[in-house]
Amino acid sequence: MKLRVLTTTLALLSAGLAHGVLAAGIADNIAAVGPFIRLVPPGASATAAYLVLKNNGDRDARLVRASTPAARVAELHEHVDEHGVMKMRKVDAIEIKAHGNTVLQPGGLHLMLIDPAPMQEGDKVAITLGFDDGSSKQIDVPVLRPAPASMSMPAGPAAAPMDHPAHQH
Ligand SMILES: [Cu+2]
Repeated sequence: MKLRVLTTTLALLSAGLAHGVLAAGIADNIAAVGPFIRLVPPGASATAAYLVLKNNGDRDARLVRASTPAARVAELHEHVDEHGVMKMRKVDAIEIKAHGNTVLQPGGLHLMLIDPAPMQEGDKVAITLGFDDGSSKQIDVPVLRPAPASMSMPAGPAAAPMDHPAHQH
């Protein structure tokens, strides 16, 4: 009886391991380098997370989802120059080439966190990144106060909400 239980356990274990190997996906090849969330005042309608996504794999990767308990919605966004006006818009995916890097930074690609929970400088926020093969990875992202005179930040008070048509509700 005991032996049978053990055998069953071993069978389940090896099935689990085999499944684990099969389930290993793109997320395992992706490293999140230098992630941070821009600190915004409580009640701000949105903030953004930035990081460098590094793909150590042989396949191109596509980030297709982001989620976090610290915001109602997380979206993948890019900045586009529309007739001289920088605007943000949602994108379906952010590609990271095989053995390449994709930079998410102020003024470019970013993770938009809409209706964020109140955050303080130094908080760590869990963000889950989902890829097009269904794999995902959770990262811990510190909340940082934006540098007052960063070259890539738009000028103006740090507390100003980002210009974003979708967030006007
Ligand atoms: Cu945005």
